[in-house]
Amino acid sequence: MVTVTGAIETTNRPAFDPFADALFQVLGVTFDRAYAFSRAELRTLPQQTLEVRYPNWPRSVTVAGPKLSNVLAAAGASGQEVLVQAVDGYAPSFALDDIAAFVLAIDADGQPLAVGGRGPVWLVYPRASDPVDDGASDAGLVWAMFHIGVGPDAP
Ligand SMILES: Nc1nc2c(c(=O)[nH]1)N[C@H]1C(S)=C(S)[C@@H](COP(=O)(O)O)O[C@H]1N2
Ligand SMILES: [Mo]
Repeated sequence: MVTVTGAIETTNRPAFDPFADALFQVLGVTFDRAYAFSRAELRTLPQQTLEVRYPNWPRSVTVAGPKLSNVLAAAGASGQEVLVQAVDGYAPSFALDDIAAFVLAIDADGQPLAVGGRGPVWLVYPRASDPVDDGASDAGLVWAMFHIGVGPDAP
């Protein structure tokens, strides 16, 4: 459901394969080291619940999933920066120092997040629930994300 690549200690799958990794290929991303998290594995990590709202949304959404920091730790990530990439190519980067409260939501309002909606994974950032938030948090609401690149510089 989400693949962590780059500066990680633990891998559970082979390096980039241009045939098998079709979405990575289309988005121009390659990698040597990768750990692919299944939904079941994301579920085994402690789950956080957050109510998220944003000015242009019709309602708030209550999401749940593991903390980004715990997912990174499970893969043995080390570095300064993470790139969070979505299926539409949207791919903001964050300093590791800034992501302590980020959650990788896999459920919304009690239902699994779906591909075609905001799933399979939706990065949520608690500051998004502040209606007078600055623009900096927009990037912390990456829907349809599938890839986290870890690096000392932009992965
Ligand atoms: N995959 C993806 N996630 C995204 C975006 C996007 O274009 N693609 N837009 C971002 C922006 S600019 C904002 S303001 C927030 C909230 O926008 P929304 O109305 O699309 O949820 O989502 C963010 N997440
Ligand atoms: Mo935005």
